[in-house]
Amino acid sequence: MPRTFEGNLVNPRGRFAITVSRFNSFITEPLLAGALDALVRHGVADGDIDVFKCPGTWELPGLTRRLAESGKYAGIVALGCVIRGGTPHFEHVSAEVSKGIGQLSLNAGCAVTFGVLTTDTVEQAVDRAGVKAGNKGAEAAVACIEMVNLYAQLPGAK
Ligand code: INI
Repeated sequence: MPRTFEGNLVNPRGRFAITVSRFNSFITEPLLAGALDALVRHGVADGDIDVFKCPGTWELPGLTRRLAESGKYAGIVALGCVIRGGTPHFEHVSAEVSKGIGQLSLNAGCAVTFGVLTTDTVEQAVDRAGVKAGNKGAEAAVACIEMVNLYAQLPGAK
């Protein structure tokens, strides 16, 4: 029989960080609340969670990288919200944050998950921040727990 490795969602070991941008805070605050609720209800102690806020989603990769490099965290959940406007700004910010957090999830020594909304409209963002389409902050937190628990089972894990 092959052995299958899969992370569960129970009592992850280690500390968690949440990085969250203040821009569009009417969306990112509900994402943060969803992420905190998901971590705590899956057994992460309040005291094992640190929240770091930055001005906008552009700043998320730099902040998240420094926290990953600190070696203090088993998992980091990155939260932000970019809403399309009338200029190419949306493309620049959303491309950089996807690339930056994506590279970190490959290179960081911990689990890094992506709870950044990139939407065409305010309504789409509202729907994904706890209204009609779930809460992407909570989803990113649950994915982070699973990856922390999976990484802990991998060959060579400490
Ligand atoms: N930051 C966001 O998080 N979301 C946006 O929709 C957004 N738009 O559209 O401008 C945004 N801009 C600010 C950006 O993230 C930086 O904070 C700013 O450019 C300073 O570096």
